[in-house]
Amino acid sequence: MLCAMKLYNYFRSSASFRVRIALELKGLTYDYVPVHLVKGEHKQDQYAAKSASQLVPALELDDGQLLSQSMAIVEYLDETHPNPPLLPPDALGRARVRALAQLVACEIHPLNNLRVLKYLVRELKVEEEAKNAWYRHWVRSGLEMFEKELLQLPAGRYCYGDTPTLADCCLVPQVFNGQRFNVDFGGLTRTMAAFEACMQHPAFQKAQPSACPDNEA
Ligand SMILES: N[C@@H](CCC(=O)N[C@@H](CS)C(=O)NCC(=O)O)C(=O)O
Repeated sequence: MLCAMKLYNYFRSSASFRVRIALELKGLTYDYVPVHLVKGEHKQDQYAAKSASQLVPALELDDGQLLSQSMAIVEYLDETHPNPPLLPPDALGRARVRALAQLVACEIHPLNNLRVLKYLVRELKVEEEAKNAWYRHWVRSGLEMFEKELLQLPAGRYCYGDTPTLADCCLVPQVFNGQRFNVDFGGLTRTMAAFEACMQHPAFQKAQPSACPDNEA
């Protein structure tokens, strides 16, 4: 008998949030399996059996196959459940959307991940306020790049066009994360307009941290 897909994730994890948005946009049901990062549950043997890299998210398919890396998971969901599409139909459009998504996933997010921030504090003995300055610097400067990229593209409701794409799946969690660290979003007009548009969409609302079963806010 086939079981529902299981998403191993944490309510505050932005990589997990990307996948939750994609699942909601596609109207897919899944079992929510919380992995508490702050308590270190991802480092325990039980989770190592699900994720070799011991990062969230991991998606367990209904036949037991396990997928890692949020971008790969979202693209897998898009290929296996093509409607609504999260990438444009043309190669140029797909390159544009992937470039925006990777700007968040490859340029911004790796610098403000939990293990990076912990390393700054525990190994390099960086003060809490300096750690927060690091975080704000890299998120703000990354989003400034994102804004400049958006300004090169035709205006639309979302990051690219009038329907949500992979770029929106990446942008929204990054903004949520930035809000927790009081990042200044001033002047990021197109970026924040796309964020606001997303947050009026039911799929983004259902996927947000405050709607998660393990939410502690
Ligand atoms: N590039 C990976 C990033 C995965 C990742 O780093 N996830 C974070 C949460 S957003 C995590 O598990 N952090 C645990 C840690 O840093 O120890 C993806 O997109 O899935």
